[in-house]
Amino acid sequence: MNLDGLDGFTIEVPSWAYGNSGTRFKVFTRPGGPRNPYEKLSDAAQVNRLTGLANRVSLHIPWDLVDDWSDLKAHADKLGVRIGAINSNVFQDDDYRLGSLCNPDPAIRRKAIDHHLQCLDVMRQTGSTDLKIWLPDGLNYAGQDSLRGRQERLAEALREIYDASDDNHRILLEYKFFEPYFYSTDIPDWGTSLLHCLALGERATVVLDTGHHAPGTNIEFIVMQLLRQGRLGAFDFNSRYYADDDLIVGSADPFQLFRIMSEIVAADAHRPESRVNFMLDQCHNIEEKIPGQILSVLNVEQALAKALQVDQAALATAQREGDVLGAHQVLMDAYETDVRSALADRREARGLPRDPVKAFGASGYAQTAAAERAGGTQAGWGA
Ligand code: LRH
Ligand code: MN
Repeated sequence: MNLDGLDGFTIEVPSWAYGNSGTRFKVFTRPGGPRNPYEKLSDAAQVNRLTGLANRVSLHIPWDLVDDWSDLKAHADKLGVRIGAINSNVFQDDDYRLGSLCNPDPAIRRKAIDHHLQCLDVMRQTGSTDLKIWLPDGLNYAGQDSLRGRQERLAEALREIYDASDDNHRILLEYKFFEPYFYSTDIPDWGTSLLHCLALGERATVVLDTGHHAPGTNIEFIVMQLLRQGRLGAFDFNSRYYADDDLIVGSADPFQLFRIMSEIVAADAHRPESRVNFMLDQCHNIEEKIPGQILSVLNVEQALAKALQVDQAALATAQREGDVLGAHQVLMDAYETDVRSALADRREARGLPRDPVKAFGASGYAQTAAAERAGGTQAGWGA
């Protein structure tokens, strides 16, 4: 089985997946949860130690604010991980009730722009190159504000942020079809994000969060189209049954994940030089967080390994000849290929455990963390 295509493939994990999270009904806490960005990085580094796949950790501002960025960077270096994308946060402040960059009030827009300029400074100190922007901005009632006016304000604000960024920086602009507002969202779909990115410049790219589409959306088509434009900057991988459930990627719809990775392989975008940032964006509300993250990166790797089994020549021939079922079968043969033992062999050959989830359980890391982290306030959404 050819797994060479996995060489150099890495996945970025989110700091917030290790802290407490939940729904509007309940945020469950567990003993041993991280209390600060240092402990979040330590937990995230366990995923890389056991899979060799997750050498970057995304941070979220202000959730991960620290006094000394070079000290946090040194901590990350010691753990063998790098600080990845910096995520802005304009979704937890009363001032942003009517929007952030799209707000009708110029003073509020100023505040939101300044927050993004602060994130650019954090990037300069952490060595990060990706600024990830997800805006909650939207409306709940028709007529509440000018849909066009909000787009003009958004374009103007993004322009200032883009122009303030450095040549080695990228803007990753994320879209989401609804929530936290329900009548309209100012960046609801890939088209709107792409239009703003094209207006900004080469360093502006689209983030595709797999949980941010209307049910039934053919996500791999969007992947193909953004790759055609050279504007697929990153994925926020997770899975869902209904809305933005942020569940373990591949757990709800492994075939969809395979179809997405098949479009990635067809465009050779799994190679590091594509600069597509494969990230997770998940919350482990009830399951253990580190094992949940380990399983998540293994699910993405498995989907890629299956996609690498697609007989591209046979597929092209069947497609050219209009052999409908023949072409479909070529893809299904790859999907039905059991790559798990080959991946375990590959890990073993690299000095990694065949079963990283089991190895984590046997490491005693969770028990040690629970003992060491008795006092203090656990980190979590909003904490
Ligand atoms: C918004 C989102 C965004 C992050 C947040 C944690 O739903 O997907 O990517 O800022 O989750
Ligand atoms: Mn996301």
